Amino acid sequence: MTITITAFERSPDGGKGLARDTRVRWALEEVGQPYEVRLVSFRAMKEPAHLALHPFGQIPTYEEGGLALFETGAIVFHIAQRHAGLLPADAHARARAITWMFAALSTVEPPILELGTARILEGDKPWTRERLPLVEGRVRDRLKQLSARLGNADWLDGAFSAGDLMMVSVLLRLRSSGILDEYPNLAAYVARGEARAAYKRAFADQAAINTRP
Ligand SMILES: N[C@@H](CCC(=O)N[C@@H](CS)C(=O)NCC(=O)O)C(=O)O
Repeated sequence: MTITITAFERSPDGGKGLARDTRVRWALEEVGQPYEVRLVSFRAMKEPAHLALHPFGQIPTYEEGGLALFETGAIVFHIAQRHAGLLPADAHARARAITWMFAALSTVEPPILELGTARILEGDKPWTRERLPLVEGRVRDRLKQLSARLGNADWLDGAFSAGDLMMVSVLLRLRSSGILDEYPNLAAYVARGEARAAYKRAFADQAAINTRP
């Protein structure tokens, strides 16, 4: 059955791979599943046809036969459950990998998104100068804890898993802030994720769309 995902017609990041279709592309590349991409404009994302797929009018979505999904956590989890390569066979290791997916999305991503909001969307507000150090502090708190847990390991729990895919995807959003480099083992962890052949294919495919003239 054909898999179709949605992505920005043109991502606001200009092809840096930060739009969340990249993590879904990456998961599909890791498990070797071909897919098609339907590009949507910001306007189309808020229209009934897209809202029927995604109640919040966002990308990415995932369609396969009669199934339509939204939320990258659910999409990557679905892909990882259906195809070998992203979740360990051992039941406990599998549960731990899933835990890391949730940790990436529920515990690590929120302060990182908050930092993006403070810097980009609220950068011109008079109170941002006072607020920014607080937000950065919350990001550093999480990174310090994550860095301590990762230690010298390559991945969060044994072999690369969907948990790492999601964590690396989330941490990538921090690169431009410079904060990631304060934690050399996390910077190296992200670089290991980016060095995977599947990530490179996913990144190149989204870049081809978002850097076209
Ligand atoms: N929690 C959602 C977030 C989806 C999301 O924020 N998508 C962004 C692109 S990365 C989007 O569509 N933004 C446009 C908008 O919200 O209008 C997920 O993980 O799928």
